[in-house]
Amino acid sequence: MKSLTTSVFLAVVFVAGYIALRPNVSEGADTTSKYNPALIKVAWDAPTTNTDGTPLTDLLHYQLAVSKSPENPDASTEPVAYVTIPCDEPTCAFQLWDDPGVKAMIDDASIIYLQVRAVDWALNASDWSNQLAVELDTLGPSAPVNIRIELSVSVTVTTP
Ligand SMILES: [Ca+2]
Repeated sequence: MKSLTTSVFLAVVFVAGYIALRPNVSEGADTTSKYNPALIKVAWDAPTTNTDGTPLTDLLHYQLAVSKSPENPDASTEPVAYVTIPCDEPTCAFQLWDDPGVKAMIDDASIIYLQVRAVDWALNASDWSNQLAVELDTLGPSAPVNIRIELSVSVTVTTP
């Protein structure tokens, strides 16, 4: 009985962990668990304070980093596409394909890693946000088969 209780507990922990950690992309989900890269819109919540707790009043823009590697963007050995995004709202969002550099990077990727940071008017950058791993749908359908003519209309031309 004890091992059953332990198993149930572990299952609950696993499911809760999966729900907590699964990619949270605001839009763009297709019918599978992967995302259509053309539809991915990533969103984040704005900071309201500086690192010392004082109110943030000099936010300039955000910097979004898109990479095919989970490494920290500042130290990545893989190419990183950076996008500067102005936004004054409590919640900001960006459609990935709106940036040509990001679009080129996403084109042949099966998984991408996203992080964002805030930059103030003095160009001080915040730490990077949490990292979001997004699996892209790169699996196409099989080819149709047996292409054929279903309706046949024959035309007879009679010469008088
Ligand atoms: Ca500042």
